[in-house]
Amino acid sequence: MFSFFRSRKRAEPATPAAPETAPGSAATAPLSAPPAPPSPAAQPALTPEAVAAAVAVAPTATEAAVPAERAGDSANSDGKGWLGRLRQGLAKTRERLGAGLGGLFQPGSKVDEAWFEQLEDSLLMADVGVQATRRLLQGLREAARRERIADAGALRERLERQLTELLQPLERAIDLQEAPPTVILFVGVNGAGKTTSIGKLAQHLLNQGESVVLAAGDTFRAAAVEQLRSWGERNGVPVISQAQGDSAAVIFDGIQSALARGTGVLLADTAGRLPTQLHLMEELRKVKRVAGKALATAPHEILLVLDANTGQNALAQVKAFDDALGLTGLIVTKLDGTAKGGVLAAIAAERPIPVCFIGVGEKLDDLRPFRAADYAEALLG
Ligand SMILES: Nc1nc2c(ncn2[C@@H]2O[C@H](COP(=O)(O)OP(=O)(O)O)[C@@H](O)[C@H]2O)c(=O)[nH]1
Ligand SMILES: [Mg+2]
Repeated sequence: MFSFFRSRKRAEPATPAAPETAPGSAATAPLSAPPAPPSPAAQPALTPEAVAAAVAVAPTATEAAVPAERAGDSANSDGKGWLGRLRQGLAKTRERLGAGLGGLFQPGSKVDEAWFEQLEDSLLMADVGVQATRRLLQGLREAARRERIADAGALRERLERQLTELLQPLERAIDLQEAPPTVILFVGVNGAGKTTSIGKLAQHLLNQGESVVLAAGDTFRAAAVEQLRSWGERNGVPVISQAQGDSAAVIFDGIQSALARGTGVLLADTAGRLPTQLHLMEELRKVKRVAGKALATAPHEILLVLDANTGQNALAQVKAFDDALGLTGLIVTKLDGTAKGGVLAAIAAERPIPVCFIGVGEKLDDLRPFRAADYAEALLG
């Protein structure tokens, strides 16, 4: 049994910041006093405008509302262990590495300068990046020298260990706030997997006994709101949206709604954007500011969702979004479809933002917490 989030003991809901300080929000819910702790009977004290703005698709989910089969998140729920699925998901990257490494790690291969050069090429081909490749090679050369390893076969395990050490600092669980809600903002380019990741995480949180509300902050396309709404329906959780209004206003409403209901976690979607679209990056900064006006400590997490297929461009995205917003974590999706899984090493070497989750397929179980040792083993083991 794995856990996606580190739970906290329940505390009183957080005291909201003064709502009147928030610009551009339609919601004016009377939240000057902290709302009552969550109770199935508790009705949120929302004004008619706020109620009209909020699309409560279904009652707030309780554990009882979660079908039993959804709770099957053990490593073997589909008869194949997580490591097996991770290996399968990373097969393309492993093949690309293997095409170069296959001969390299044959027992008996001679470890000389040409050998190290070939290894360097293979790592670069799998998008490990220049700096990470240099670090891995340096460690490997030292190990070979220090321990007088002349046999290439023995170096495979050393490389796996080096890669694990490089990736280890990226491991991180998300801490849920003692005072709900924990506000998590999802950002990234179009098609990276923001909305599907929100849907999957909502299910995992419900399985953990958390309550969840979704905010449809992708206000650019009606279809995006619909997509989130259908995830909300499937999970039986409320989805906050507005017929008109910007992302910041929707998320402000979402936070107020979560405060009023005593909901544990707010997952907030945003529209996809390129970091080069400066006005759109500015809009995200506004979302962040306005969230802080609804709840002083929010957003607690800003997660960049990355499509692993973008390879080295993923690193550029990490740097740009981090510079603009101060990222707290990454979700790396679609590792199953790419030969560029080495990019996590590049991120570790150049901008080590923690990888909270990785996606190796479209199924619910295919989004998992990141474990450096498993990842290195799946690539090299
Ligand atoms: N193969 C695969 N597909 C994924 C993964 N994560 C998301 N997707 C797909 O990527 C597509 C775009 O996802 P979406 O959440 O709409 O992206 P958004 O624009 O960032 O919100 C959808 O078809 C998802 O099913 C993954 O880990 N593996
Ligand atoms: Mg989306």
